[in-house]
Amino acid sequence: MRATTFTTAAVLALASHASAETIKIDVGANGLAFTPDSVTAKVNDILEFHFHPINHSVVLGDFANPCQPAKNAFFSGFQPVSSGVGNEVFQVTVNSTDPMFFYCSQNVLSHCISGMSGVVNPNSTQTLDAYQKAAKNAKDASNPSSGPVGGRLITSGSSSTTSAAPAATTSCTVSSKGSGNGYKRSDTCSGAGSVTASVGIVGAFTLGMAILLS
Ligand SMILES: [Cu+2]
Repeated sequence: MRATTFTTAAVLALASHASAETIKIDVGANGLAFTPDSVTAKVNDILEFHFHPINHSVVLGDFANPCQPAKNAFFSGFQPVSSGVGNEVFQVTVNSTDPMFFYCSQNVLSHCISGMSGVVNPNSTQTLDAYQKAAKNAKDASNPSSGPVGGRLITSGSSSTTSAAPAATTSCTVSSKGSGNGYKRSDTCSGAGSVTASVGIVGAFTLGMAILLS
């Protein structure tokens, strides 16, 4: 019996450890939007933001003040991406199951005011629909004075092996990244490109080099 009790406890411990999930959220993959824009998360789950062209950010907001940072907000910094998906992702560990609203603070084309926001664990009164409606009347978005803060900006280990079909890809000219919005009105995007192929080649090349060097 003692052994059985121990085994059950061990399995439960493993199960609770293994249940922390990484939740992938694309930023700007489908226009001025987060995809998905509503997720359910547990404490210790990780929100992982993947950035697409042209230049987006993610900031923790609060329901009462759309497009403005919450106290001690996380902020990815602006993440200019010229094509495909950026090779850096921003990870935030969830530390509460209360509703969390997040938005993009890019003011060129008014991303947040236009509805570029999302929610973790909405409830019956704090809904994304209500947040986005209120955001239409918000003043320009703002963000913490520097970023990244409140999360980890890391190189994605999976960007070259993703099997998800990319949206129509665009090629863009962007200015530098940083805590300013780093975005000029002259930034341009054009056409669909073969980003999937080039990412695949880079991945194969990297793998080849790793083998050569090992
Ligand atoms: Cu944006």
